[in-house]
Amino acid sequence: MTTRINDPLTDFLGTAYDPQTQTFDGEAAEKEAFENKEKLNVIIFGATGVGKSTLINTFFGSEKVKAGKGRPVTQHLEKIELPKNGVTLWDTKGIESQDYKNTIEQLKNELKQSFDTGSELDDVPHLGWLCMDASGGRIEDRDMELIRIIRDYNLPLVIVFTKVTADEHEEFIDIAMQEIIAAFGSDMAGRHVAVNSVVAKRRGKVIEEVFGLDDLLDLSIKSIPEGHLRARNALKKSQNVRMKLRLDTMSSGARMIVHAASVAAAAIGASPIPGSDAPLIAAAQSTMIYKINAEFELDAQAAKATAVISGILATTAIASLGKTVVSNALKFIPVAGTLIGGAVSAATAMAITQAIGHAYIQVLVSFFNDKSGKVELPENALEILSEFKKVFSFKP
Ligand SMILES: Nc1nc2c(ncn2[C@@H]2O[C@H](COP(=O)(O)OP(=O)(O)O)[C@@H](O)[C@H]2O)c(=O)[nH]1
Ligand SMILES: [Mg+2]
Repeated sequence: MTTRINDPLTDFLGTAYDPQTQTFDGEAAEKEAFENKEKLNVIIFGATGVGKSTLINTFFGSEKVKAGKGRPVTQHLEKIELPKNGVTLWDTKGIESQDYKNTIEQLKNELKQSFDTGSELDDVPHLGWLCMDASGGRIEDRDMELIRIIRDYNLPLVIVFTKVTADEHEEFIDIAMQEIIAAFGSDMAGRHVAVNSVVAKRRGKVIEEVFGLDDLLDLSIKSIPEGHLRARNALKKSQNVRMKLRLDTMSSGARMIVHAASVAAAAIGASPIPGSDAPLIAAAQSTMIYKINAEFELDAQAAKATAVISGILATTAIASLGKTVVSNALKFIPVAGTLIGGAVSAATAMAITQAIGHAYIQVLVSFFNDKSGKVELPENALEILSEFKKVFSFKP
């Protein structure tokens, strides 16, 4: 059997489509879509009790952090993975002990390992947050030592003063920053933010609001170098501070996926080898939908997402080609069994794929809740489908 795979298509489909058997594995496509998301790795330094966990919860959304349970990797590093949004957090542990010099030596070795084993840009640490308790009233030697280490690795650093709830805490920050600038130079100026990550109430009245997380986000984005654009995007998408930025970054990521999918579909259409194009185009379109879902943190484990995908592809296939090209069981589409015959032109393949992709993005955006920062799909998959039909337009 002749394979009709061109490069843009192979790249786009990954391993979910097997050209030998002409089968498309939706589960594999979904898994790969999440694995290939843009990645962000943050190392969070600071003694126990300064507020690292609390900060992570508020910044990334507590539910996510709970879902990605911390796993001790070494004595002083705990890895917290948020697989849905491509984030890995390294939480430092135990650096407050009396014997901190020895501890820091160990931490240094552990860090060296995490830098050395990162072979791809996605794997290396991208950002360091050094958390210091501003209500503690003094800067510790170990904090200065940690700054030195972070600088030695050229890791972009943001100093996070936590628990800032009173004027004297701000005064402490000024003094601490003077000391840091005196020790490390003027490039440390402006490298810090002040936050309070906990709402404090008294007799039911809020006396302390959460603040400073937007500053932390902005400075973190700025600190990640241009060369780590993927990490920057992952940060914008994963944070729970500026919902509009989150949605906009997800949407533009999804539009790039549509572009790649339509190029892949065009390659199928342009292929001179005779045979049926539709099954391959359907595989490209399914992959596109899975990747868009991953971009919006929707895992299609939920049956409704799968139903929506088959529904969309069936609808659009009918609209464009006059036949259904995918079976209802999306888990394992027997592509060879759904041959509808005939070639599709490159232009048609591209246009229909773009139309599906952009309509689907529009649907997801319409279900985005800017309070929770999530796409909240209605229980009934038909509602989603009818929304899709409203915005989908394609004239062959
Ligand atoms: N008021 C206030 N309390 C905080 C803040 N961050 C953490 N805490 C409290 O400090 C304690 C230790 O916080 P935790 O996040 O567990 O510290 P970790 O050991 O660094 O992870 C908890 O009781 C938190 O509620 C903050 O920004 N403001
Ligand atoms: Mg903690």
